[in-house]
Amino acid sequence: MSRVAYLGLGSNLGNRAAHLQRAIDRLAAAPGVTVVAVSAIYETDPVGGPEQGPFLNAVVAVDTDLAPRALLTLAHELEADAQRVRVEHWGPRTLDVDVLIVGDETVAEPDLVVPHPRLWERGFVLAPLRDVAPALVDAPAGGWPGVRRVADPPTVSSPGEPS
Ligand code: GSY
Repeated sequence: MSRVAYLGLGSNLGNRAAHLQRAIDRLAAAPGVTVVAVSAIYETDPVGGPEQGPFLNAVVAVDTDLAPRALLTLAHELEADAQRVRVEHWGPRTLDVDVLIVGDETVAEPDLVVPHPRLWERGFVLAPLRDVAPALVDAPAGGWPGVRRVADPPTVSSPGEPS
């Protein structure tokens, strides 16, 4: 049975906007996944890790019957497609895809925790999540520090349309 899942996208290496757009297009083309909403694009100060450049972040809402584990596999495929190389833990990356929420399902496994355990403390997730799921997130007065809306939601290509 399908339900809505939320995936967080982040990039701070190379053509950041292009990495997010390609990930969204590939999500839209993935079997078993329908993109139902995409947030605006936010430029965000890096949280954690070494000194590194700012991220672009977005959240995508998908209607899917894929299990959380299958969504994680898809997330890793999107990261590999962006030629992400894991050089430095929490360091700069072409693309990061996090499984944030999958309906009301919970998972607690070593490599997969759903809902994402740091979701509610990260402005770079909460600001875009609020765009696509306003009932889930209250906005603090003045917004989230270090989080700037920089672009309207990217367009989503129809399945089968060349990207
Ligand atoms: O967990 C996502 C990767 N990531 C990010 C991110 O996407 N945005 C910001 N602003 N900081 C981050 N630190 C990590 S790790």
